[in-house]
Amino acid sequence: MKEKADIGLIGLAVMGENLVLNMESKGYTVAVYNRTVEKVDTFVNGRGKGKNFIGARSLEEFVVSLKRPRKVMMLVKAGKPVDDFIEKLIPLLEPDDIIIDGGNSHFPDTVRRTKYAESKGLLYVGAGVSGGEEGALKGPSMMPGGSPEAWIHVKKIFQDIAAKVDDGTPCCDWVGEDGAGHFVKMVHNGIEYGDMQIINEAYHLMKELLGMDAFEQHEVFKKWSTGKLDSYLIEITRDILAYKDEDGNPLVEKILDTAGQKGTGKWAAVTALDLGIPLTLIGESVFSRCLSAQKDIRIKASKTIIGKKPAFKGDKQQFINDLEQAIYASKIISYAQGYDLMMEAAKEYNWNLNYGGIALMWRGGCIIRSVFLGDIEKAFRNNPKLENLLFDSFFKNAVETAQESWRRVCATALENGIPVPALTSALSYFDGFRNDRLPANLLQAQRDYFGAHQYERIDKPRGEFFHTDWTGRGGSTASSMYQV
Ligand code: NBP
Repeated sequence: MKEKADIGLIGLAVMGENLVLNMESKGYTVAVYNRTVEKVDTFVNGRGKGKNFIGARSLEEFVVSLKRPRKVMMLVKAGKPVDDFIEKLIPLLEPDDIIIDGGNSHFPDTVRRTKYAESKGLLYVGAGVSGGEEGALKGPSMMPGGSPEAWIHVKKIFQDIAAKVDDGTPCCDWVGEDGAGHFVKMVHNGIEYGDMQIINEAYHLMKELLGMDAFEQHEVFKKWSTGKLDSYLIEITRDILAYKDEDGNPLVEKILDTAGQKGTGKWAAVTALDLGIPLTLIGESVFSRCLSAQKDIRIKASKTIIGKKPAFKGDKQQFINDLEQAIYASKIISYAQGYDLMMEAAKEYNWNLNYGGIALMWRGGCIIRSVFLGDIEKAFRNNPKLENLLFDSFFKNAVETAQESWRRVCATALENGIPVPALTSALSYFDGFRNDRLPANLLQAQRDYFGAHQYERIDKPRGEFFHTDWTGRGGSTASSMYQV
């Protein structure tokens, strides 16, 4: 009789293929299935040839080939395909079998699917997987959540295939119940949008303001990739800037400037709006992609609207040094905001998130991996109840030190008409966050003036509300009090 498989995977596209090769290389026998069944044959006779794979030509055959409790992982397009496969799997599975969704599913779907699978006597895991094609093959960062009873069954295989940090700690640990894993993956992707936007703004400034070509910029990124900005995204930017097209010119300059997006950054921003968390840098990063995609109207505007032409007058090297500080400070703000969102979600959804552990999961294998995440892990190890990253002495000092450079970069960009929404929104957040009195007193007066929405007073206890008849023509009836 043929040996049964340790785990099964549905979805032999780029992520699925590489992840099963990773599993097999760690000694696991893997059953594979794909909606378009020919891809199973192509894989088993191609990249999987001679290896411990069981190619299944139907879901029935696939399920029968698995050891119990069965572990069925899906790496298919997020959305309806996931629900469709769950429906097809339920009649074939037995109590305590585990369905795992490794795709980029939206966390409310995972909350719903966990409940649904559990109602059918099954266990469910929604696992964020990051690292792209190479990560899937060599070791991704994995963020599993779902039915807690499932963890003991998938822990070994997940931690065996995950990336490891220098001391061998796997970049994978249990995140929390139902949608917690996919929530953390969503925040990861939002932070990825933010990190990319910050780097893009630095590139834009060096190009438009300092007049540097891609090859000159490559040298700057090379230096940055060995310092405090050391990260995967800085490294790939360094390499992209040096990449020559067939004619010897930088390929990057020939790429159309319209950004794509698949929705996870938008989900993070929308969730932040829902939970009332100022996730400003990620929000601006999503909107920047939207503005870039409005190419035709931008071309029209560029021909009709007269703005400021960049004319740099300062010391170029000093500006590049300032830029490194501005990137670093903005990145700290972005992570502070991302963590703020996770902390609010933990309260809202009753998740017991391990914030240092999350930084560790992102420390290797994933797109946002960086030296910097080691410092975040340390901050939460020093104080697991840290309310905001900016209260950690390391990050507080780092932002305070970077502050003057950061302000110079933002001011120079604004004076020269170069858009830097991530750098400036981060600075505005920083200035708002550290200010104990914002102008919302006037805002409350305005709301009360036109809508009798009431206000609290600084000379009265919190929770006591007042309404003023500002014009002498209004009544004394106030609007009801609720927050959305
Ligand atoms: P895709 O997101 O392109 O999905 C391809 C797979 O989905 C194939 O197996 C395909 O089957 C199946 N599929 C589709 Br498309 N529509 C289907 C339907 N209606 N019913 C059943 N199956 C359907 O592949 P991927 O890029 O490998 O990503 C897989 C998952 O991992 C996604 O959720 C993605 O967001 C996530 N992810 C991707 C990356 C990355 O770098 N690409 C990184 C991290 C996470 P077929 O062969 O029959 O068309």
